[in-house]
Amino acid sequence: MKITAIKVIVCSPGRNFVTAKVETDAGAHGVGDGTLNGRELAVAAYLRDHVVPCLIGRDPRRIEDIWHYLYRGAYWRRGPVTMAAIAAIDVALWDIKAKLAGMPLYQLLGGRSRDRVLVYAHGHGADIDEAVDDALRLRERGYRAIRGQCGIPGLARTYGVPVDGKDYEPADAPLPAEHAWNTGRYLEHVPKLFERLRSGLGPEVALLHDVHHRLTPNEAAQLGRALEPFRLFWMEDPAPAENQAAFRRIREMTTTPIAVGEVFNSIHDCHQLIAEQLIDYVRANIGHSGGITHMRRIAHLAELHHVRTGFHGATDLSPVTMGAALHFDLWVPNFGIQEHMPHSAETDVVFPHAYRFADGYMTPGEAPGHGVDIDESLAAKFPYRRAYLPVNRLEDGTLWHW
Ligand code: KDG
Ligand code: MG
Repeated sequence: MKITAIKVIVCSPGRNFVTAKVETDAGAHGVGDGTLNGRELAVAAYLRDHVVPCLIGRDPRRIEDIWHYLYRGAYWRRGPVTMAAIAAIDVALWDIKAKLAGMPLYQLLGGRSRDRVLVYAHGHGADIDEAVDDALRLRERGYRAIRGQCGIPGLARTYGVPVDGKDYEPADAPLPAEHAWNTGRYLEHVPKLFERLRSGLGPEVALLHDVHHRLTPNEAAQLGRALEPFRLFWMEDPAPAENQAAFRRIREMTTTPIAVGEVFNSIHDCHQLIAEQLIDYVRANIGHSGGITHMRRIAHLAELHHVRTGFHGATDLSPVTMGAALHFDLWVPNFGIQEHMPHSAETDVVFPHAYRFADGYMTPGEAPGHGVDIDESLAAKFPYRRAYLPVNRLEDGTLWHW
């Protein structure tokens, strides 16, 4: 059996996506996601110019060997562009293998560990009242876990809060917009939001918050302690994690659970965080961390250390990553939760998929493979548009973490 062609499809149905479609002489094709928000064309070029020519004629069933061929064989290891490209191929190959076996991907991985996948939604508002109302609406729609973000008084824009009625997910400008940040006001305001969310939603709803890397470890420790009375499911990315040892300070000071890792692209980014049990949930995801083959290694390491998965699932990961993630979530023994940020209607029609949401949970469906495809002729109607995430500055102009 041979790989006969690999198409690299860049399209923008609502936002930009990079998709690899791997074709074989066995009739089955597989689809993988290589989207890297704001750097899409770098992954597309890496795939087209450096990966595709090396794979034509290879046996698509040799997933492990192809993974190492692309990782070790390239000599230059890791990095978001490389690992997103490897993920796109890896997920497409798992899709092919499951289709050839005539089974949904979760069966190939080892079968169901649970019946359905708990997901969390984004609740947000320009102020606390709006955020609480939004969370109540999500609760009525069935969500049992809700992330809370709200505007901070005195800051024109705040991460996670949409403006002008647009959906939140901010890669929306042809050049990066500039936002202002004030840590003191943020630390003062966020506990007030969670006091209201907990009293408004009651004790059962899981509450989450994303700090988006904006605090120092000591400030993160302060926030974690201030949030303890509201029993969060997690506090996400409280500080940048390049310095993994710095998380010891946060861990020693607070019992608020910690989730880290949507920017990680390999096991080496989280090895110390996991091995020292400095986090509770790892947010590395299939699309950015080398696909199913590598994410499985991260999950197994995490399992040894009581760390559970909490896959990043924002709209800049395509429905292909969502589909693959839901199969993985259904199987992985140390599952925690899955982020669910619904895609736009345009995205959903370009990527027909078998997964479904009901009553606060998602299921991947029973279609062979990962259950997500791309409609190429429809995709061609949505050409790439340059779009960037904002940058963040302190009020004195210093460039800060975003
Ligand atoms: O590309 C960046 C987004 O995916 C990110 O900002 C979303 O933080 C995010 C989240 O938790 O979903
Ligand atoms: Mg996040």
